This record gives sequence, structure tokens and C-alpha cells, in this order.
Amino acid sequence: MVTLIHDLDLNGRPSGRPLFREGINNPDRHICLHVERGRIRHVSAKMMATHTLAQLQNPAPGKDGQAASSGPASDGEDQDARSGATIVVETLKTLGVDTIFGYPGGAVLPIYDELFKQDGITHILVRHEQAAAHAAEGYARSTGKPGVVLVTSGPGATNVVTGLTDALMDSIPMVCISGQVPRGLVGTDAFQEADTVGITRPCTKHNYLVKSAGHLETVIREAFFVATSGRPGPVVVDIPKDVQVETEGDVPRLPLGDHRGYRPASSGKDAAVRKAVKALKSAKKPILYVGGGVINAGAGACDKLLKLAEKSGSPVTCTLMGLGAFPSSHPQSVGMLGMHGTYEANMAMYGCDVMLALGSRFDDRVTGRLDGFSPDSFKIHVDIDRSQINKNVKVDIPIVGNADDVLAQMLEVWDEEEISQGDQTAWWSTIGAWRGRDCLAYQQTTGDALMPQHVLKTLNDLLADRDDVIISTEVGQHQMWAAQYIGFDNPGRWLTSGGLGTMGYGLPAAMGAQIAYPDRLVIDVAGDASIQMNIQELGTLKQYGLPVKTLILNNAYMGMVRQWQDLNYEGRYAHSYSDSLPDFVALAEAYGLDGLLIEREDQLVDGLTAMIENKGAMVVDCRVKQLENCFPMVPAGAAHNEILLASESDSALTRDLSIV
Ligand SMILES: Cc1ncc(C[n+]2csc(CCOP(=O)(O)OP(=O)(O)O)c2C)c(N)n1
Ligand SMILES: [Mg+2]
Repeated sequence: MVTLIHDLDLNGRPSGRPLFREGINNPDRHICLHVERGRIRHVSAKMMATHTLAQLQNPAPGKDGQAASSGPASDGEDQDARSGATIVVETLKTLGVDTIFGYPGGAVLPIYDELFKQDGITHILVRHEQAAAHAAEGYARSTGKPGVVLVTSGPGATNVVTGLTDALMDSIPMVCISGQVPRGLVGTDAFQEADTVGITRPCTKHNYLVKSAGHLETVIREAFFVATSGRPGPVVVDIPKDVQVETEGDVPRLPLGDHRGYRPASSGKDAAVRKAVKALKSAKKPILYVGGGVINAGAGACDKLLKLAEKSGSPVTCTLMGLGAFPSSHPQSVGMLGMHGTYEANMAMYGCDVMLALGSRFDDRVTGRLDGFSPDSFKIHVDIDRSQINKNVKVDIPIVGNADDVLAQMLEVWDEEEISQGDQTAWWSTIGAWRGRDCLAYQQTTGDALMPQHVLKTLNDLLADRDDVIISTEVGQHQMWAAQYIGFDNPGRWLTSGGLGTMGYGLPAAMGAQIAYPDRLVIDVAGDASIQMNIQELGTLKQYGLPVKTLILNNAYMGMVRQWQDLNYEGRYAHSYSDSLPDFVALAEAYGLDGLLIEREDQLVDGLTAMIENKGAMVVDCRVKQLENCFPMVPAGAAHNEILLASESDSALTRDLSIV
């Protein structure tokens, strides 16, 4: 009798170590045993029924004192008869997956059947596959763990394409398992066949079509490794239905990649780090420009960033994706930069002498016109993704590495370098003057329509004493106002679609975060148009009792589109008015949720308080001033120092702005 043992090291490679011997095996039973570095991580239910964990971890020697084979049985006797679907579910468990966001269909039913038989993984049934992907993003962004999606072939897979692209742009770790038509039908235009691997190639970090059940475990492990290592991103594993049904057999497992082409960097080159520290230390007008990569590098990286900022005394600005990496309440924070960033952040980027870019990618919404971008600064760029270096902006010191490791290196070198620190007195007084412009000021007059800024400022005030709040957004003006008026002192509390700007992201992302943190207050700040793109997910909230709050800043317009039409198309509002809006309160009630209408300033505090305190999910339809524009604004194609404040906005109407 031969015992089949999956003896894998942490990378999933066979370790070759004898871990299990014949003696304790019950010959009637097939054994499913996953071992990593000598520790048993997962044992099949059947096995657990017959052996104690102690027995499994300290197996008795076999009759001949020999270890059992550590590879698949070759003689067909007592083989592990796991189906592909079983392997999928067991491998996910071994990898620590506790939640899957998905939607079933014919090509993925064997996996759904396996999910039905177990209780270790919770499956969240969304109402649209795009929402599964965004929910997985929200789960991933708030926890730091990969989000997992399960969809069927054809339309199931094509519906996740937006979510995959979103995750790719914003570096969110995600593994999406899709069903595919049986191998024999691939390429025949079979029912619900789509070339998922072809379609998702440009919008994933990597993708696989699995051709044999024997390859599944290795492929899934590798998918998680690729999704979570280096610059995180989405990975698709496409599995034909017959591969889900067939048993593992004696197909040799693929070795888990020691890929020559994929070796994510960790620490930066010492010489470059030292040069960077010298430059930053001697700077008179430094700035730290912080992106989402620092959040991806973990809470430890954010702590180190705080230390470096305080040692260097530099102002710190965060990108839209970086909000929360550095406390916005810190005196050195100058707020968000970029198209709708603060006046002080954009001006400081323009005028600095040394810029340290950390985990940020010089996106066009951040840089504005490239030839006007921070023209006189010495630039240092730390990024884990080599392809980002010198992509948009040529830098003086490139450092390829993980933000956490590189920040640790910089802190160490900082104390060693005896070079005297640059005098930043004049710099801070200039920044003080820029701050004095009070670029986020607005006027709320009693009796007038609610200013959207005032709604979010009030919400922020009401949340001031809480540290359990997660905010997601849809896309548009409300997103930018949320970024401007809500403060984030910790990472993982701000979920937004930065790179792709996906309307319909916020509600499912909030859902994913709420599943990860059932006791936190999760609020989706939404627009009247965006919310309709995934509003069906109110049903998912109802089904799982998720108390997500949806705060719609209802201006009856696609406000951001209307604003551009205002600035660049002489106010011709082509198709940006949201006619026939639903009654959002009645709609919430139709889904079995609570709804609330806020129309006037005197209802605001009570209304928002009711929302915050509501035990279950609630949709708040907050009617705001319809034609308000979002400022400050660095118009597309302008440089940072051409930033427009609200008070100067009229001049924009007559400017000849190039549209990007
Ligand atoms: C899927 C998708 N389609 C189109 C756009 C272009 N777009 C950007 S903002 C916006 C309007 C959003 O309107 P609303 O949700 O009401 O937010 P508001 O700007 O009014 O706050 C549109 C159409 C987009 N970002 N995403
Ligand atoms: Mg709107």
C-alpha cells in the first residue's frame, strides 16, 4: 500500500523530505495531506476522521522502517482520487482563503458543488460578476490579503474584466478562478465559450489555462504567489469543466516556479540608497511624494515612512491611492496632490529641490503637463516595479525595491550619514503662505442648497473620534471631495478606484471590506450616477446582513463630466444630466434596507448621525447643490503652478485647455 503525500515547501515545491510513513495509514482510505516545511497545514476530513493530528505530525515508522513515497503513486494502487474541483477548494484552504466572491454557472458547477460540501470557505453570492471583483478588491485593500473571485465561463468571465483592469491599475492582489468549456470544446464557439486567457491577458498580471487536474494545485499556488508578491495584481486561473471533474491521476505536478523572469525585488541597492539619503538630508526644499505602493508594503512601511518624514522634517503629500499611508492630521502633511489636490501640495511639488517618490508612479493626474512637472528638483524614485522607473518622468536616483525594505535601509543610513541637514525654514514659511490660501474653503449659507463639501466636512467631523471607519467611493466629484474633506490617519481605510476611475466600484468594494471587518463602520460615498452601476448589490447587503452605509451626494448630474463640459465645452451639458433618477429611499426599501432623505442643511447632522448609528445597511439620498464644481483643479494639460482655486475658476472658462 502506498500513501500519497503532498510534501511541499512554502513555495509549493516538493521538499523530498519523508514526512509520512505507511504504518498509520488506513488502507481503505485515500489520504489528502498538505505539508509545508514539515508542518501539516491541511488534512482531508476523511483523514481527520481516522487519525489525530499528533499521529499525523509524528507518524509511526512503516513496517520496513522506510518512508513512503512523497510523489504521486505510480502503480495506480490507492491513488489520491481527488477531483480537480476538490483540489481547487482544498488548495484555496491550504492557502488560507476564507472568503470567495462569486457567481455560479454551468462551467464552474463542479467547484460550486465542492464549496457546498465544506464549511471552511465562505462564499459571497454577488449580483453581478463585476461586483465580485470589486468586492474582492475592497477585501484585499482593507486586509492586505488577496481577494478571491469565482465566476463561470463566457459572460461570467467577461463581466469581471473591468474589475481585473481596476485591480491591475491599482496594484490590488486578486486571484480570479473562472470556469471554461471542456477542453474538447475549446475553440469551437461552444455555448458560453470566451477566450478568457486572451481577453484577460492585458488586464492581469498573469493568467493561466489549466489543462490537467494534476497541474491545478501548483498553478493555484503560483497564482497566489504572483498576485501577492512584487507589485501586487490580479491573476486569472481558467479551468475547463472537465479538468474540474477529472481526478488528479498520475500526471506529474508542475514544479512551482523559480522563475528566471519573475523575481520581485525587495531591498534597494545600498549605494543608491545612500546617495538618496544624502540628497534628502541636505535638501532645503524637500518633499515626500507617497503613493499606494507604501500601503501595499504594509503597516510597517507606513510606520517607517512616518519616522523618515519626522527625521527629515519634509512635507509629505499623498496621491489618491496613497491616502492613509501618512496621517493626514500630521503637521507635516500637505494633503493630496494632483488634479484635485491641495494648493500647497501641488505648489510644493512644483517648487521642491529634492523629491522622494515612494511607491507612486507619476500618473498623469498627478504630474499634470510633464514638461512643467517639478522642473528644478532632484528626483529619487523608489518602486518595486522596475517598469515604472523613468516611464513618465526621468529621475536622478532610481531604487527598485519594496517600500518597506527601502525605508528601513534609508532610516539606517540616515543615522550613519553625518552630513548636516539642510535648513528648511524658508521652505516651511512658503508652505505656510500657500496653506494660508485655504484652498478647500467653501460657503454654506443656511437655507441654501447643501454644499457637497459641507456634507463631507460634517461627516468627517462626526467621525472624528472613531478609528473603525472605512470609506469607499464611486467615481466623480464626490470621490474627489471625499479625498479632500475626509481625513485618513491609517492605511487600509480608504478604498477608491484611482487608476481606472471605475464608476460602480464603491458599493461592492465597501461590501468586501465589511465582510472582512463586520464590526467596522463602512461607508460608500457615492454619486447619483455611479451608484446605479452596481446598485443591484444592495441585494447582497440584504442577504448577508452587511451594514454598509451608502451616502449618495445627489446632484442629479454626472457632476465631473458636467464640470469638464463647463470648463472646456462652454457649458454644453451633453448627456450629463441624470434624468429619471430613481427614488433612492424607496429603492433601498424595496431591497429590504433602510433609506433616508436629506434635503436641507438643518437635516444634515441628524441625518448623518442616524446613518452612522443605524444598525443595518442604509441608503442616504443627500440632495446637494447641482452645479457646484470641484476645486482646486490642475486642468488637464496644465502644470502644478497653474492650479485653479474656486475663487479663480471663472478664468478657466475662457482658457484654451488641452484635454487629455
Ligand atoms: C464606468 C465609467 N463610465 C464612465 C466614466 C466617466 N465618468 C467619470 S465621472 C462620471 C460622472 C459620475 O457621476 P456621479 O456618480 O453622479 O458623480 P458626481 O461627479 O456627480 O459626484 C463619469 C460618467 C467612468 N469614470 N466610469
Ligand atoms: Mg452626480
